[in-house]
Amino acid sequence: MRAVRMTHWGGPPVLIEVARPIPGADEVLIRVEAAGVCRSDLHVLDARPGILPYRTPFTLGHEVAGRVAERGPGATGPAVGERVVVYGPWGCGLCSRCAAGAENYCDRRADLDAVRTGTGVGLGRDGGMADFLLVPSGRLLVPVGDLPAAQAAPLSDAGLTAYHAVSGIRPTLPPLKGGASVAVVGVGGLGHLAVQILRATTPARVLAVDVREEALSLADACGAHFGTLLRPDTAEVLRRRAGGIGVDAVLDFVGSHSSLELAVGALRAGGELAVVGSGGGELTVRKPGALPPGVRISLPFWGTRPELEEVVALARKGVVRVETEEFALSSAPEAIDRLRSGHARGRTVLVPD
Ligand code: FEH
Ligand code: ZN
Ligand code: ZN
Repeated sequence: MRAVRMTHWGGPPVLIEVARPIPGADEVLIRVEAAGVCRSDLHVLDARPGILPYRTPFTLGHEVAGRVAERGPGATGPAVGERVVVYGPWGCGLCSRCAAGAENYCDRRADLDAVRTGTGVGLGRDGGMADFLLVPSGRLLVPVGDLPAAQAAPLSDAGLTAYHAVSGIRPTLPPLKGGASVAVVGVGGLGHLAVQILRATTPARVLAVDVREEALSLADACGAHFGTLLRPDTAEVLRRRAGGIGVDAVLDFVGSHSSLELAVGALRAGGELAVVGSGGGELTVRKPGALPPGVRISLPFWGTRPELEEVVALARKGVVRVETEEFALSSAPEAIDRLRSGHARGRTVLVPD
């Protein structure tokens, strides 16, 4: 079978032939129908040796949809022929977090990293930028019914991460009940889904910020109430749009110095900042300091398996729709370059040709 492999640190992604895995014990073999390309794939490709707790070579692709092709003798979960997405953060499967379906926050992550077993599918473990994917357990599969694969795959990472970030601010913010405002900073593969999820699951006014006009038009198409380019006065613009008192929450899908600075200037006292993007920006937390009193900061990572089931349900109801740019699996290097260029619209998805 074909696979897009990280053969060595700092090397390019290469499409090569590898042996098709045979599922044993609880394992499940998936025939891949679509695999998303994520900014985290770029971080992996650009990482220097020893930075990430992964062993090379491995196949990239942590946002995968496909059809169950074969099951090991002890496998549970979806039957052969069923169409699924793959829950990507693979934990120990035994700790209380994993038992609750929150393998993204596995309590034994440090132990797993120490033995370099990887963060999950396509992140130190063989992933889904390939014709087939071997999944350790049926517990990691969520059925998608007749949802098109290029719509389903992005739900497992971009959709789940956005949904988890929204879920984190929704219940802790009484002001969200009517009249609340949430700023979505960065309207790319994750941000455009966050706009839709906010509109579908909260009464909040959604204010979108990006550096590209085409991203703001995507935000508008996704239901944002307001959109503005990032400028020196954008924090004040957002404060005014939020009744002059500041926004109740900022979902920062960029995580850069300028996006964090914007959040500090735009947030209401008692507001929420969720830093989702890995842009390397830093924020000084000090009292007294620049952050308004009562602000809560979170660093959400991916999402839980129950949340994946919830975001798939929203997509199957037609409430969430992924904007995609599709490429053939054989054009994976071109697709990765397109994402790296910063010109991709929505989520970049590979489809086995
Ligand atoms: C994966 C690995 C490490 C950091 C962030 C990520 C995200 O892309 C997963 O959603
Ligand atoms: Zn990702
Ligand atoms: Zn665990």
